[in-house]
Amino acid sequence: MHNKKLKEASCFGKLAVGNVWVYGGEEAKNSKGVVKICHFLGLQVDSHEGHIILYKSWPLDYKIVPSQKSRIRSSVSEVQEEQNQKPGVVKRAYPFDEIEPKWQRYWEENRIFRTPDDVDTSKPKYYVLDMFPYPSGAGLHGYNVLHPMGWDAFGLPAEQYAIETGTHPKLTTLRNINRFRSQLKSLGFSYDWDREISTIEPDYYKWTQWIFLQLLKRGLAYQAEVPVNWCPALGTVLANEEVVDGVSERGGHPVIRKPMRQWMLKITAYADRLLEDLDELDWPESIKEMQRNWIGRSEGAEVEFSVLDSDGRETNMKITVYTTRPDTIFGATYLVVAPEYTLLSSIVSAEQRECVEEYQDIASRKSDLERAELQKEKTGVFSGCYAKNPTSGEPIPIWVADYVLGSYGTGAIMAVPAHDARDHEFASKFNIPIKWVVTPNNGSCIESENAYSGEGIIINSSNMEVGLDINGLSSKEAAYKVIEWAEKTGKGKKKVNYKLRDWLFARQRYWGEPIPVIFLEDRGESIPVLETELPLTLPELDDFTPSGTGEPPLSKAVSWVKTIDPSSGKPAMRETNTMPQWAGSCWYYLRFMDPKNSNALVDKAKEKYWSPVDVYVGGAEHAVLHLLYSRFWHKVLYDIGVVSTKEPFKCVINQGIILGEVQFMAYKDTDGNYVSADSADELGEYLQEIIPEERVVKSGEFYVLKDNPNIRLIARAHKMSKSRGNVVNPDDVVSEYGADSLRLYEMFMGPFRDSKTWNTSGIEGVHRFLGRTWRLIVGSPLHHGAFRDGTLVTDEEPTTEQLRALHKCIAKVTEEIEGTRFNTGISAMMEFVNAAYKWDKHPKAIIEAFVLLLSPYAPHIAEELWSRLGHPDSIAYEAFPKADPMYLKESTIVLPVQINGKTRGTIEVEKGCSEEDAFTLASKDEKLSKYLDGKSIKKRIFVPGKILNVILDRQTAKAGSVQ
Ligand code: ANZ
Repeated sequence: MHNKKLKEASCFGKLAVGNVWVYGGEEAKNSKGVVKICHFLGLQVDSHEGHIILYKSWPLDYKIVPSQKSRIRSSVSEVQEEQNQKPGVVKRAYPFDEIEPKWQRYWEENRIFRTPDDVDTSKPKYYVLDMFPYPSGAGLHGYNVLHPMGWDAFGLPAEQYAIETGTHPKLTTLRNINRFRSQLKSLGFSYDWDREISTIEPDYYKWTQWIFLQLLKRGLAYQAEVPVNWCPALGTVLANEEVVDGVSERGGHPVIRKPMRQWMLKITAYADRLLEDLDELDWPESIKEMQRNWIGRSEGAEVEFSVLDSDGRETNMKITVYTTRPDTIFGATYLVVAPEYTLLSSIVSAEQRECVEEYQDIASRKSDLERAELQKEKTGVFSGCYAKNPTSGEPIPIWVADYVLGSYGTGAIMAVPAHDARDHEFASKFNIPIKWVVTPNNGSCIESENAYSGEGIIINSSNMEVGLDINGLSSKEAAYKVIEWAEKTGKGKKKVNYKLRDWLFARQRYWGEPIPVIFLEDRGESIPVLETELPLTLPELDDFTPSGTGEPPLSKAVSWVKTIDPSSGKPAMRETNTMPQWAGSCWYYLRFMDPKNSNALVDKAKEKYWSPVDVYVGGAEHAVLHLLYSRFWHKVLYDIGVVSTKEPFKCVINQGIILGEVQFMAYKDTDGNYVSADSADELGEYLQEIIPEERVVKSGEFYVLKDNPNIRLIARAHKMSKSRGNVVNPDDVVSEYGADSLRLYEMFMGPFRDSKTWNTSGIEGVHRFLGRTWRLIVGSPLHHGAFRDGTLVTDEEPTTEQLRALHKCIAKVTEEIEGTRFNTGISAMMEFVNAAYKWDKHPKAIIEAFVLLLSPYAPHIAEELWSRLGHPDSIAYEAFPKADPMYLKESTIVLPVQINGKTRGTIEVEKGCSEEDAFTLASKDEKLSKYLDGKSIKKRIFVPGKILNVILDRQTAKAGSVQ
């Protein structure tokens, strides 16, 4: 098969195959010095009787092409494409399974991503805190980068598992941590593992407890009777997530709300600051808005309504309502108190008592969320008692209804059915009068079917007996005047309210931080544990089951519970409630700055240098609780001088969730016939069937059954969940394609912040790209499947074209990193590799810069290539390449070329190119030359930058074979 004409390569990279010299090839000689295997542009080639053999896969799968330069080029591209698409070759497009573990070991042994304890603080810093890969190497050269990882390890699932299996939560948790850690390491994230922390370690929770003591000292931690989810059958308090539709998730037993002593944190004292400081943060607007709504500041008034006795006379009893619309007060035709309103039992009439109590009982089983649902039909009972509207002087009934919450405002409202939708619905149902007191500004359309809840001009609102007339005023002016009147007459005052509630901080659980408080046995008074006694460690327990009395499981650790008050020497009991899981995660970002400090939560100088976190990457599900709780604690720590910034996280980025693979669903009627998804109105009545992908084809915009295109299907991606069976396990993906492919794919799927749909063929695509990159730089596998050492790069100066391609790619990748659109940056790298395949030579300077660009995305392959390019040190410390604007200017244009007025092709020319140069280029062009060769030219029409039209002499044109 070997061609005798095969010449020896005269220099590296230039190779004669058959009678053609090709560049960018390489050779391998057998023991007799005969050239056996040659590579051309990463493809294995051979020659035979004036033909070139291009191997798709050596030795059996090949293509023979005549040895003409142009044919070889196009055939090489074709074979490479086929090679990329061939199943079987797809997997392991390059030896990732050797490269990845090698570099993971190297990073670990050399602590490549470690942030030294004593950094040079004259340099700028960048603190990246995340739960997700973030290419922190990019654009950060010259910075000290802190990129840590730790574990929020207390919590309910481990405890539930302990109750079911008897396995100690610590064991379960440590097992999970180990698994997580090795998973993260196998993905090659650049975490500084020297700073790993875990919230369950006493060295860590010592400081969680210390913060609690500071809160206690400042009156920000207090005890209160608060309703909890109590399940009498299980004898335990349940977390909200353990209660489903009013019954326990386990066992389905009824759950009631029962008041119990709890620790509360006074986050409401920080409500205004939590709200105001949001403005300065570089966070997604949607999260800021959710926090604003959660804090729910509203401005209004508290107004007193006197309760009337059965003869209609005013009593001393008052009901204070909270309203945001004092302008509507003349329209208040009834009052509503929440079922748990404390004064209720003293106002309810004898006749109504029984039905009110029954109503209270039912309401006690509903959560606030259920009660506040707008769509729910309103329920309520009459209290049998009346109050006086202080403005109109009219008696109005007092009702009890669960749409008013005991925990908001004063737990009582003045109901204005004309102007509030809930009140309107309620009044219509119970035949309570509706009085219209606001008209829209144009004065039209009142007394409609629905409430008019907008602002407007006040009507029907004057009573000179009480000295109040607001008719004709705007809502704003009227509200102001009513508040002024109420303050003057002592009937009310201006009031700001927050939806934000104090934070219920106690859990009746074992697996949490013990609350460092003791109670004197005789007086029940609470005394903080001394700071010097911290950490107060969690005692070992073998039995985690609930006590049955509502007492937390820790009460079973009798010898731990019994203690002595060190100051009085009196016997005391330890608090047996523990902290919620939120506690440990409230301040962990501070500990990462100084994880081993045993004297302070964080060293002042280190905190000052590293604070605040520059980018915090996490899921949008943490929009309120975690992000609000940590902001609260941070502000308290700021007030007591522990931290130097008002806010913990300068910038927050939410990564989008990744949905499972698209599933196709067909509808079937009861006889088992398919029904097209577009033809039936009430598809809800049909059965659904999941259709495997092989049976689906795309028809226009829609998906249909392959064997019956009339049946349209529903295509939908769902959140990954065990129950749906659409979970993609990263371990499997890593073993099949490698961590670099997984990382790259996750970023390639779409903009970082958007939700995306997993697609297994998509990962094959990026894997092929890495394979192509590998072959471009290292070459194709040798005949025994292994790869050559080193690379194919050459030492030549790069050409302008190559520099342009590179710098365009650098500019795009850099810009897209800044906008967290990694996907389009990756596309730019793909384009670069495609362009580079067309080059004869691959200068080292160009390839090195490209490998640097790739390194944050696919760090393993990048390290390997970097080391093959002759660098002894890790690529992690290299500067990210910078785009040189000189190469970004588009200096060439594509010029259409016409022959006799017909466009026959295009040429690429310099912008200011002359007519002569354009014509020379056109006549050399492969496609155009056949129209021009041997013809005489009659005329040339050249519009610079627009067109070149060549008019041929008729005679010779006719004589030619083309036209
Ligand atoms: C009279 C009125 C007239 C109201 C009107 C609204 C419109 P925000 O903005 O959320 O603070 N409210 C007060 N306390 C309540 C409670 N515990 N449970 C349920 N609703 C309560 O809303 C304040 C308004 O919600 C208050 O203003 C009150 O109804 C109601 F045309 O008073 B309003």
